[in-house]
Amino acid sequence: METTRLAVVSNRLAIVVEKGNDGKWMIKSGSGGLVTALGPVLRDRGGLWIGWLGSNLQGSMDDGALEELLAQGSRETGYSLKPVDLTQEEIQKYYFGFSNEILWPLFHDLPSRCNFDPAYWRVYEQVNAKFARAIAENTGEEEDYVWVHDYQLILVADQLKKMGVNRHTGFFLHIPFPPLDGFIRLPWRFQILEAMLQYDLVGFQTVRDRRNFMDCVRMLIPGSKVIGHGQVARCLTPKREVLVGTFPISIDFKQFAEFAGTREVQDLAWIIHANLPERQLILGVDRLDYTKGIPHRLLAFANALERYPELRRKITLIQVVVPSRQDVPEYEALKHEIERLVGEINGRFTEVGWTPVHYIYRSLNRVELLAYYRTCEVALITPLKDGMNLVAKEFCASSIENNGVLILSEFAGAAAQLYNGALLVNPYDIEGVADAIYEAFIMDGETRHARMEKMRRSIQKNDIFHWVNAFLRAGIAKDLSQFPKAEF
Ligand code: GDG
Repeated sequence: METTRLAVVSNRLAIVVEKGNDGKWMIKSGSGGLVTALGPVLRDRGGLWIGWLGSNLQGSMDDGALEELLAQGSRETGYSLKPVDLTQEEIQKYYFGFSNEILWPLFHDLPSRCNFDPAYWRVYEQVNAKFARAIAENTGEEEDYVWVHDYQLILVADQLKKMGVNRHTGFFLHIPFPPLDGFIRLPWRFQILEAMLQYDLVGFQTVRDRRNFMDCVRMLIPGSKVIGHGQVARCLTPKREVLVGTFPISIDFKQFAEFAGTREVQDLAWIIHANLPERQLILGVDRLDYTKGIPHRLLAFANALERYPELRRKITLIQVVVPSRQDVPEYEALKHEIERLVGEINGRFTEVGWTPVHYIYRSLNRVELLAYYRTCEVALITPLKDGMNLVAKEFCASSIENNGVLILSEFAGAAAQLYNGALLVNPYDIEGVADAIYEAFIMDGETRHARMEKMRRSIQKNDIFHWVNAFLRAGIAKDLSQFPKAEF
């Protein structure tokens, strides 16, 4: 096969177009796990990224101006950008609706948060068809590998086939895949499962997710079976044979480690700590989302202060919450709950010269983020469920003196890799998390060092390039070096 160009397809493009304070449109780099992970990959070798620009631009900008911004984005990122335009109704029903009110909570084992509105399904199909058309128009059958990402775009390969378009396709699910008893509640369970099986390769973050998927296939598609147990197995159904693999996503370790050592990061790290002297800093960094377990974490922090009074004045929690899915009432309610808890804890425990929780509700720039990673003694990462959680890996990569302690939820995909160095906790167990905070606080330097070194070595070995290569080798028997710098 002479495939040489890589086309990445995701809900969001790697850039967002926004109106600045001066009323002019401008581009910004996108945020979130996927851009962090795939940006460095395409940056080095070019390629194509197809996705939605993140706002409803129809009618608000002329085509020439948009072309100009996209050309600027391509120059800055190093690869071509093809936007898929969505109408207001599509944004509501495909993105906020089917993706975020159905698939997101269901796949994170929170079915009671699902709103199975039948109107969402039709628009989800329609938007996936729109993405498929953009792929058909911008890629070729033989020379391109189409790599589709995440739960918003499960139907793309199916839609391509319905249009009679042949492509080499791979799909990677960034979020968990739920166990059978959760998945079967989905009114469109057969359509979703059959659509996943239309890709040539389906990748999951962990063995747990792939096992859940295979259980669903075996149960819902009679006559199907799995052959092999390794990283990539073969799934045989009466109609198709599909590869199913586990590929834990990672980060550009080298870039994080190097950047953490730069002067600007170091200076800011020093300033942060100098303002909070003689105490250990505990860091939480999360997008505003109910899967991240922020209220449970705050309760655990309060419980630690309650049950271990020697921690008072000696630890400070810095909780960064990055705004996300604003305008959704549920997220607004979560924000209020977090703010109420922060207020309650500070009201209860604050003493002269010590505020227990520092709460930051905004996106940090890169220097700030790295400075917090570098200067905080402990990271407290306690999602109720998470596909992987890149923050955990970024914290370790930035802990260049090997002195950080990672407290990590058992239910984050990252736990499968970092279990031998992290303090693993059940995020629902308030006292258990509080005990882990105390354990981290009293952990001696040598133990911290040994634990962090193990985790850093593992992340360094299995970095983002390793992830991409593993997926591409499984999908088309090639690795990145066989994708020469490509122009679309
Ligand atoms: C999904 C899955 C999976 C965070 N705060 C700031 C900031 N970030 C960056 C981090 C990290 C990314 O956002 C968050 O990634 P996560 O992996 O933690 O979480 P999700 O966004 O939910 O990502 C997840 C991931 O996809 C990849 O497969 O791991 O399980 O849910 O890279 O650095 N970046 C900046 N300022 C911030 O304040 N600049």
